[in-house]
This record gives sequence, C-alpha cells and structure tokens, in this order.
Amino acid sequence: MMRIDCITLFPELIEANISAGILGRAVERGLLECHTWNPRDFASGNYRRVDDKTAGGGPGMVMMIEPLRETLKAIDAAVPASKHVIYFSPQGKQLTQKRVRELAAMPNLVLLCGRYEGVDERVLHHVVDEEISLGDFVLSGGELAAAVLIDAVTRVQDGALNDAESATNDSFEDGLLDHPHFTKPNEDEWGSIPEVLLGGNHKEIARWRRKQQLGRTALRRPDLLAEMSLSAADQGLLAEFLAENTSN
Ligand code: 9WO
Repeated sequence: MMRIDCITLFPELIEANISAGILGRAVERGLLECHTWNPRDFASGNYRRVDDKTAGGGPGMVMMIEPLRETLKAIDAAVPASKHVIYFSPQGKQLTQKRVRELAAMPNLVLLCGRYEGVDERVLHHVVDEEISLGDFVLSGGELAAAVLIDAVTRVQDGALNDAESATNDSFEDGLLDHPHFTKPNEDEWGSIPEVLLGGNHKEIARWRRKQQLGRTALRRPDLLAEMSLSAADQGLLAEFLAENTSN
C-alpha cells in the first residue's frame, strides 16, 4: 500500500487521472491512496494569494513560501510517517524505470506541483528531497508530470496489473524497447502480419520478438544498448536483425 499526497493548485488534474483505468482499479484494490492539497486553502488574507512577483523583477510570478509551508504542516499532521518530497521541473534529474521502481517501494510520497515560474527556491532547499524531470521540454505546471509519476509507480505495485497486462510491462524492465504488435486482419492494404506470428510455434515467436527488441533498441536507442552486456545468444540475434534490416 502506497500513499501519495499531492500539493497542487489544480487538484482536478490529478484526481481525474487516478479515477480511471489501472489507477482507478489500484485505488479500489487498496494499493494506492492519493490525496490532493490545494495551497489556496492554506493561504491567508481575503485574496488567499499563493503567488507573488518574482524578486529582481521581470515577467512571471512565483509560488510563495507561506501557503506551501502551511500545506506541508497539514500533511505532516495527517501523515506522521517520514515522506519523500518530489518537485517536478526541467531542472530535475530525468526519470527512469529504475528510479520508478525505487520510488514505488517508498510508502509515502509528497508530490509538489509548481505553477507560474515555479516555487520560491527556499522551498526547494528546505523541503524538497528530489527534483525530477520527464525530459527536455516545458509544461504549464508540474501536475501532468506528477500524474505520469503516479501512473508509473502504481502500475509496478504488486497486484496492480492483471496477468494479461503484466506480460506487456516486462519489456522495458530488461532494458530493451518493445517488439512490434499486430492483430487481425492477417492481410490488409497496409501490409501483412509476419508469418512467424501466425505459425503457432511459441519458441520461434519468442525468438522473433527478442530479435525485434534487440534490433529496434540498437537502431533507435543505441545509448540503452551500450549500457547492457548482451549474452552470446542475444548478440547472434542482433547480428541477424542488422543483417536483415540495414542496407549496407
Ligand atoms: C514559467 C515562466 C513564466 C515566465 C517566464 C519564465 C517562466 N518559466 C516558467 C517555468 O518554467 N515554469 C515551470 C512550470 C515551473 C515548474 C513547474 N512547471 C513545469 C514543470 N514546467 N515543466 C515542467 C516539467 C516537469 C517535468 N518534466 C518536464 C517538464
């Protein structure tokens, strides 16, 4: 059982995500408990301001310390256990499936979603344990990144996936990209299904899929392959793939 507390000015973005599909089912199964906290509810004054002008001038607003501190106090009161606090921004370290597994083993995560130009830097220094990026691009806020993390850590929880779903999840776990997938019709104006997949020889099918995984990883993500040490059998499959699929 994993508990996630998400600090966000747009709770509906997080809540919509956890109510459907595999995540919704994980909540029903008691594998995931997710709560949202809106700093607006902890802001003071008639206007309940959560942002202010960036110090030093220039365009854009920054999320203020005080409402975030009050929100964190409320979370501390609700969750006395120790919590790993994550902030999402392009300045963070890029997320990997390995890190997803490590985070998924933590019982209590707090996800801080920035808006505007982000949060006051002192919040990052005093409460944030880890800054995570999904890649080199900019969003309008941290919520969609948080939703991605919630999805990734939930689907690796024991019991989150049914048997049929688990098999497809295995591909990235061994460091390789997925192989191609097909479904009927066998013949279509856009092409036909590779014959080996229709023959019913499960050993041959597994061999073909492994070969595709190795070959696609070599062609599309050579950086991933460079980090691995391939068995002699895999090296043979890859050589076969490259001989069949490269023109020189
Ligand atoms: C907003 C802005 C407005 C005026 C001038 C400069 C500005 N920079 C930003 C900005 O980068 N805002 C970020 C929005 C602050 C942190 C939360 N936001 C965010 C997270 N955008 N993109 C991400 C993100 C998170 C994880 N992986 C990729 C992107």
